[in-house]
Amino acid sequence: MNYDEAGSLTEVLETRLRESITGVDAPVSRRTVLGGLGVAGAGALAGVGTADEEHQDDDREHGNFGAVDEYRDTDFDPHEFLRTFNTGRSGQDAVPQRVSEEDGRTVREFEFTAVDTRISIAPGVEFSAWGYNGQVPGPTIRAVEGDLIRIEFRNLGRHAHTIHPHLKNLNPRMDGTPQNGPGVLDTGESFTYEWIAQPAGVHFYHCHSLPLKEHLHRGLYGTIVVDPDPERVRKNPREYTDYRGPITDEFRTRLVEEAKSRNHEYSENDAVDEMVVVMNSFDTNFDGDNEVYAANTRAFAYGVGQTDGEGNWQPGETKRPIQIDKNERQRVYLVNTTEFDPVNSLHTHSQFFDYYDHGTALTPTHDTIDTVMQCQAQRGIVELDYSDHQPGLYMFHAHQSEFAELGWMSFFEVV
Ligand SMILES: [Cu+2]
Repeated sequence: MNYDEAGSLTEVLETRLRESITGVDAPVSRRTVLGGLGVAGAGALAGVGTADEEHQDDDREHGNFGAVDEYRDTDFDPHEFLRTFNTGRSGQDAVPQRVSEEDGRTVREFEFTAVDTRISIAPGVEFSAWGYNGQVPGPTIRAVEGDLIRIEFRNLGRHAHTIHPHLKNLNPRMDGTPQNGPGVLDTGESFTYEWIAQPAGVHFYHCHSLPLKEHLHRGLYGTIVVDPDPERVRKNPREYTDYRGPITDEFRTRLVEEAKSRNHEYSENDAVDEMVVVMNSFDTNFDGDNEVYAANTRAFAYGVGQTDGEGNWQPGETKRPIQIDKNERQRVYLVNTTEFDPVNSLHTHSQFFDYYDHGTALTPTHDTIDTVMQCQAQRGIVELDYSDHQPGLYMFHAHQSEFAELGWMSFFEVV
């Protein structure tokens, strides 16, 4: 696919999406707009998680769109977000944290708030979101297995929130549910959560206030990457593989090497280009049905915008593919935070990948697949190798074609 054709495709889909949301006065179900499954209109679904005054305010606010083709929210850049975490690579931004030692354990302290904010999910389309530190998805936390993650959390939003970790957490007070520990935190309240980073893998955090689906779809979620500790892998190899045969020295060494490549504190990790892709969605008219889908919040952010045909992006162009070096291995930490639809998926064109479900093992759950599905809250590691491929554009997207057409369509640009 050449740059012009990819650019046209992106533009057609983006225009159609934008018009489906902004081009009509009354909220209209996306399925009606796309002539899909009939008229399950907004009225029929009204009341699904929307029965309070604030939503009516929000619905009215949806009349205030930015100028067409403009993003009003300039703070969040899906391209920066992709690689903003402790990658161990010099020159790359990490999420601010204090690192210290306590009782022989590395402690990583983060400051999180929950705030009400407005985010741009497509050009001219804004969404009244609730975000950790004002961003959706929230900051990516990365730690090494056994570290202590300490989060000083303060709720600055109008609703009561928590942070619930998908980790092996031994203390119920730290579970971030309404029924445990401090319970929900009202506006202005704060609490310090402490979690041991375990097990190794790619995990998830989110608000657990009720109604849960509303607090999730508004944007209160993020990714936790827990790197395996190679020394622990050497001692306990069985915990890191489904393989049930004998653990030979050779196999043990292979697992340890794989653990080093996953651990940002080891130089073996430097040869891997790591990124976080959160599959998310937005119900812009609060009818319990998503209107916009995305990889990392902004529809078509990794599509193809205007170029000179040589992959040089015009100044200010916000739509551009994820550029990857064919000599590096790519590792995508893939998380599904989609609400309302039970399943989301990733499909790569012209390429097969290895998939590690939840990232908890060092041997793949699936070898050589080109499509993987994840249910809500499921996540995993996708490992790609484009070293055989000619340079150029390679598409990847949700294989629910509706999701792809409504924003979850992206490209890698192999160079
Ligand atoms: Cu919440």
